[in-house]
Formats: sequence, structure tokens, C-alpha cells
Amino acid sequence: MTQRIDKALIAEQNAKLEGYVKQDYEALGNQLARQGINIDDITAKAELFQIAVPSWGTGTGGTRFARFPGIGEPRNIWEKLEDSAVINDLSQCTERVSPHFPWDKVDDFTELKGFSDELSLKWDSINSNTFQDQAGQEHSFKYGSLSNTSQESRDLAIAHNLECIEWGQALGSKTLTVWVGDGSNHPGQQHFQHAFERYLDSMKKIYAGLPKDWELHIEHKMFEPAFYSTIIQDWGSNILAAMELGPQAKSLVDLGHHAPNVNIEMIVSRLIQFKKLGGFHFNDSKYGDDDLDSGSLHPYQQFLIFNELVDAEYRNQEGFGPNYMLDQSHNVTDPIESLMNSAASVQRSYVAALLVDRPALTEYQTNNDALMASNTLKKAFTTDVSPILAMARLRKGGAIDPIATYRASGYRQAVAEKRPNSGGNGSGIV
Ligand SMILES: [Mn+2]
Repeated sequence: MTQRIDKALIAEQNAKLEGYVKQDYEALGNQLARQGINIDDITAKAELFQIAVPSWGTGTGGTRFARFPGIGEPRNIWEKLEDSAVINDLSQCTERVSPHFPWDKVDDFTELKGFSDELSLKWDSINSNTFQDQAGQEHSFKYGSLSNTSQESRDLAIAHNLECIEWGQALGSKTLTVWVGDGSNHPGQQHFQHAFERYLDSMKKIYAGLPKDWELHIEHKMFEPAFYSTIIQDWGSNILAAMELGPQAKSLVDLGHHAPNVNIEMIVSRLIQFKKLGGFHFNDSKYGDDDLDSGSLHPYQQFLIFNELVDAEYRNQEGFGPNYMLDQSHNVTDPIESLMNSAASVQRSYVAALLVDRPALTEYQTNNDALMASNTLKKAFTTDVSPILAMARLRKGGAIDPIATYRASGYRQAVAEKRPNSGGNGSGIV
């Protein structure tokens, strides 16, 4: 039987906090009213906010050195969906799950769709995997996939992406996200232009197989697994590829895939301007692609990104509607707890960005009042919107305090009995 968190337990836990939430909500409502903001309008938008959970995020992650699996880890897509349903039941903003193939491949996709329907979950972007060889694979991806010098390897990578689209159609998805690890480790190993030409040629074949109502998202990454050059290394190569392919191709921004100190919010603005912002993979980092929990280190950066996104929403920017997804690796926490925390962190950035006084900001910008422009953003960022987030969850039937309710449920211990440890602890990053 599917393990769920009892609605009665959620209600019981909420009952302990509801009085305080209402008081805090009223106080914040008064504060916002003085700024001409109706708190219920903001809460209504918070209730509509959705961010997808990556299927692979429900398992414990790892590093290149080791992985320390937690108890009761999901062993397949069915169990990953069970955990995802728990996250959404409590958080009420993660109704979509993003699968990774062939890791999540099943024999019967109709059955899988039926199961996700039962759990009230939907499917987000489909992720293909051509950065590793599958058992018995005839033509290797060791020297790249879509840009490999071997036509046979390239054809295999193209075919895999086309089957991902087919599986995604069975699940009701509308997006394919392509990230490849193709690149080189030695200067001179690869001819930059010819490799990029091969990549574009392969991507054109995938694009040609895209249904009319689908989007193809291209994810760039500065380095790793290739450490000298990577085929889609930065947003420049990314948008060039997206422009070359056509209007259904867009760029995806993974926060951890840039050089340190890069101004990601400005990249976001550029992509919005040219109708090429496809979506996000949210996470945080200090050194490189750390895949730490979203907003755990740079909450202001996350807010500044949402400032651009809300600005585009406010201006009704044409062609704007990116997908939001978490993409992080949980090495020392319970993945369910990290994903709930991170979803709320991203939602917090969105809600805070809604509080920015945009007419005032425009005026400060026009008059070159740098200090007041900056203070306008800071004022929104430093407003504690926790009561809005709690109220949004409460009104949708979620938990006021998702972590406390999850811990009180004993879910992890219950699934640990049903999911004995497979003993796999050396697989590194998953
Ligand atoms: Mn990513």
C-alpha cells in the first residue's frame, strides 16, 4: 500500500500553530497595507506558485568520492513518486516531478501515469541521459554523445532523446531538457567549432522530432565531467544553440553551472528579453556546482533572480513562462526535508519579489537614485514573508510547518521497513 501522511495528523499539527499564524498574518497584513499592498492578493499568488521536484533528488546524493545512503531510500520511480507525493502533501507547491531516463524507465508508462494521477502528481520536464553508457551499449559516450566524432554514438544519443519525447508524451509532459557532458580535458583534444557543429546537427534532429506544443530546454554547465572545455559551457553557447534551433528551443539556467560571482540575474534578464528563458534548476553553491540546498548560502541572489522574473510578469513580457525546478544533491540531510525546505525557500524569494514597489523603483532608476533603488529591493527582501507562506500552505491543506509535521509522521522509519537498503554506497553523484 502507498505510504502517505495522514491528513488528520496534518490537521492536528496545524491546530497547534494556527492561532499564531493568524496573528502574524494579520500583523504583516497591516504592515503591507501601509505600503498599499493587499496581503490576500500576495497569498493568492503564493498559492499558485509551483516548483518541480527532480526524481533523482529524493535519493541521497553523493560526491565523486563516496555516497552515504540514508534509510528508506526510494529504489525506483514508484517509490520516488511516493516520496514526492509526501513533499507535495505537506508543501503544497511541488505537484510536478521531473524524471530522468533511463534511470526512471518503466515497461508500462500508462501504468506509471495512472500511479502519478492517483498521487495527484504531474510530470515536469523529461531529462535525457547521454553522459554515461548503459549496460551493453554498443557505441560509447566516453568521448561525447551529441558531439561525438563517431556518427554511431551520435545517432544513439539522438535516438535516446527521441524516445524520451515518446515516454514524456505518455506521461503528459511538454518539455525535454538536454544536458550533455560532452567536452574535452586537454587543450587540442577537440576542434571547438567542429564539435559544436556536430552538436548542433544532432540537436536539429531532436528538435525535428519535437511535438508542436513542446519545448526543448538546453542546460549549460561550465565544467565537469569535462575539465578543459565543455560543448555548452555557458549561457552564450546555450542561447546561440537555442537561436539556431528555433522558437521551441530555450535556455535553462542551473544556478550552480556558472563561474563564481557571475551575475546570474542579468543573464536571466537577457534570456527573458530574447524570449529564450526556458526554465531553472535551483540550488546553491559556494565553490562550484556544489548542488547545495536552494537559498542556503545566497538568498539575496535568489531574490534578485525572482526580481527579474516578477518584473517580466509585471510587464506581461511576451513569451515568458519558465519552468521552475529544484536540482540539488542531498548528502547529509533527509532528501524529503531538504526538498521541502528548498521549495519554500524559492517560494519565499518569489513572494518577496512580489512586494517590490515597481513604480517607485522605475522612478529611482530614471533619476539615477542608486541608493534608493537598492533600498527598494532590500526593503522587499528583508520583509519576513513567512506568515504568507504558512497561510498559503494552510489554505491549500498543507502543513504550516512541513518539517515538524513530517518528523511527527514517522514516514522515514515506516518506509525504511518496506525498503531495505540495497547496499549500494559507492555510486558517487546520482
Ligand atoms: Mn541541473
